[in-house]
Amino acid sequence: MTAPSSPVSLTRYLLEEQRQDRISADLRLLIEVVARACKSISVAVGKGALGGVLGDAGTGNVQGEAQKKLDVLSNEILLEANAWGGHLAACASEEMDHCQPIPDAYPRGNYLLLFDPLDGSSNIDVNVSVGTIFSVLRCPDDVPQVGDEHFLQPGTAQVAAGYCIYGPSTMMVLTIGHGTHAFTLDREQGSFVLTQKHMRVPEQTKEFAINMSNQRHWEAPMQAYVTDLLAGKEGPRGKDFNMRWIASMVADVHRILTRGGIFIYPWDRKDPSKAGKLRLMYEANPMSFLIEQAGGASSNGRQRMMEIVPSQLHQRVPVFLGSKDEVETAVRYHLDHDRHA
Ligand code: P6P
Repeated sequence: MTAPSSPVSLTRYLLEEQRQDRISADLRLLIEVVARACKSISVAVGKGALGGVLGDAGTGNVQGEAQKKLDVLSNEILLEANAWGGHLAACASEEMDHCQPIPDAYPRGNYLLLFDPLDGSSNIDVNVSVGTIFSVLRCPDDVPQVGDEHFLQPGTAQVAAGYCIYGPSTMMVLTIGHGTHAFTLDREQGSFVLTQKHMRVPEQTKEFAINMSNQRHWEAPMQAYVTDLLAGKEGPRGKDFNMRWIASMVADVHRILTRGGIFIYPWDRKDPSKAGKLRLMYEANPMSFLIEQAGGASSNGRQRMMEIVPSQLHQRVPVFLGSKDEVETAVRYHLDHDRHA
């Protein structure tokens, strides 16, 4: 009887990836820094009302949204972790108007780290899963001082992306471009342990995730697509669909990575000046990298998400991601509409 193989920790996984020249030592260390920060955030989130950090911070973020105390705390934890880790990256965050360059006293890092420190934070006060989303880009060469403009790279330029979901268990889901893998936090050991290699999104699905209360504000192709979903097997899709909406992107995407589905946050007329609710750089792009590495697809409804060339650090996009065939169907409704418009 062969001895059970010892659990593979995140550190051991990253060291093996570095040994195979799939990541640099600095990128390995940067991901470890993020993981360490996520462990601290997990402790803070897990304390709930006992931690004295629930509720609003009384401040607003760059999007003009009320910040939760845990939004601010999580952002600080990630920035401090990057500092303690030697400022391996310049940072940009949903909670900061502009990027945080690397202090002059430090060598210019090779990476740019973007994150939504606590996505879904409106769910904290009702004890629903929330998460940290992060994306890593290369810092352009010979840049004396990093500015917001250096972060404006398409999703295809990402070298790593992931999220940490603070749910019944704390899990980090990560890609460095060689598949999407899940690590579960062993609280007794204090380390993330590999629990699912090469996650796969089923190409077809019978489950969609959307906030239906916005239906009257959607554009025509979106109305047509969802009407056909709701028509079920009596309608043109010929099958019944189920619906889920947690209103925490990390939790909805984790479900889709685990059992398939399509997640949609489309453009709506509530605020026509915004191209959608979700942000391209630190929500849509990292989630798209993870989903594509797991065999899924991600689009803004008309083009591949990761090919969008960003124009602003905090720009928003419509999001259609998940089971490849279903995303392609939703996109077809939009492109057919445009052709006949
Ligand atoms: P709504 C959370 O605020 C978030 O940014 C995502 O995590 C989530 O998918 C979405 O917004 C929920 O939006 O309009 O349903 O509250």
